[in-house]
Amino acid sequence: MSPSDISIFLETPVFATATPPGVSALAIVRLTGWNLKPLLEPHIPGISKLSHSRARLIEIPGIDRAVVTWFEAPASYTGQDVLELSVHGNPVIVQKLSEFLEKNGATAAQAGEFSYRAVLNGKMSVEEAEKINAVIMASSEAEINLIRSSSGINLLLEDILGKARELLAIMETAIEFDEEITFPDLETLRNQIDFIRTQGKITRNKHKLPKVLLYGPPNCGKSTLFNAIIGFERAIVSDVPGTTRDYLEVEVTVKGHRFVLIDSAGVREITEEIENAGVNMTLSLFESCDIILNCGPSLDDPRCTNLKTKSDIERSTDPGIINVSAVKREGLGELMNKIADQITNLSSDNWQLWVSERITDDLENMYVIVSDAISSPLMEIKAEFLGKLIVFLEGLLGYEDFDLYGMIFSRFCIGK
Ligand SMILES: Nc1nc2c(ncn2[C@@H]2O[C@H](COP(=O)(O)OP(=O)(O)OP(=O)(O)O)[C@@H](O)[C@H]2O)c(=O)[nH]1
Ligand SMILES: [Mg+2]
Repeated sequence: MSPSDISIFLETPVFATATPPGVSALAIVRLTGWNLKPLLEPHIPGISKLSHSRARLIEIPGIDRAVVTWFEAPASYTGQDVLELSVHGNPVIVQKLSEFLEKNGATAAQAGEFSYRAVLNGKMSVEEAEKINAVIMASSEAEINLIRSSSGINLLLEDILGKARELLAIMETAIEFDEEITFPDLETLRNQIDFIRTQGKITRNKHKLPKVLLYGPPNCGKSTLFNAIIGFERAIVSDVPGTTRDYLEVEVTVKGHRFVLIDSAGVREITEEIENAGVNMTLSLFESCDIILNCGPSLDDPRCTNLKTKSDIERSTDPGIINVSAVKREGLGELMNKIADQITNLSSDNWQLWVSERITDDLENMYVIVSDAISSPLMEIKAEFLGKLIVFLEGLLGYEDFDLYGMIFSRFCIGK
């Protein structure tokens, strides 16, 4: 965007609900723009008396009493005035408030627009904004910690760019003066790219929520245990074997670990078509899941935790088996600890650096370009590939040339 486009873009105040949709104790609607006080005072009397970073209870006529917090430009998240309206968390109230703001000159924000405005107003760099969003989207405590501790990837990429430029200069001199020189060391350059690229792949992998499967024969209590872990009655439970057919997934957080818990059809030899389709789904889930909570006969698979369900009726004496009774709520604590341990073990790879999803594919391209340079026998061709790498890196580091919003901010949350 040109500077005049930016200023036109920033002129319109925007708002978004910063809390998740649905019923909740409170809902927060954020509004940002220039000169919000004169804009809103006629409609919300008292707004103009707010002082910076202070909250006050204010009546929004016909809508709700809200706790309103005021952040005055430029000392706000976006660099513009920011108003946070905390209302009762009823979707009807939130919708009325949104309509009210729209009627009075604001428009609904796009995903990531608050952060985008913060970058345009010089409050933070693109990388900082990406990190904030990454923290919000992170799948685990380990990921949050790594995002916070990883110093900018840009520094590493700039270093690679600097080295590539140096090497290209040496090559061009050699070509021009037809000098006999040894081929410059492109391997070190490739190793540097390879490190970030590998870390990008690990980051991508770790970002996916681990899948934890409840597995076993029909009627062994998988669905009852599923409901007990998620804390509400999601799955149908009955004493008829073959109750669960389609599998069910619910996202759960246990001891700081987020994962997807899956309840599946009980596995048995069956000719009935629909149940058989469910069993086939379970068998393919068994292959793809990261952790298996096995409620049937013990299995020797490192992904498996072997359980004895319905332990109120009969217990296992095998120390390698966890006794669980979903009905009596026994053994659930031990099971949760075990799941948390297994998830921790999944993340113990050599994960040293958090790399944005946005550049993971670019790193793969860079790796291929340098590999092509290395395998080319002629200096001229090596130089050509290196030139290509430099242009690629310049594009990646010089955000001006690409659609900043489309490439980065559109992936953010609404309201951030
Ligand atoms: N005593 C006792 N009964 C249980 C326990 N867990 C489940 N049951 C009973 O066992 C029966 C089967 O439970 P489900 O949870 O439907 O079993 P399932 O493994 O999901 O069965 P399918 O969906 O058919 O594969 C129901 O009658 C439950 O009430 C438990 O911990 N103790
Ligand atoms: Mg079931």
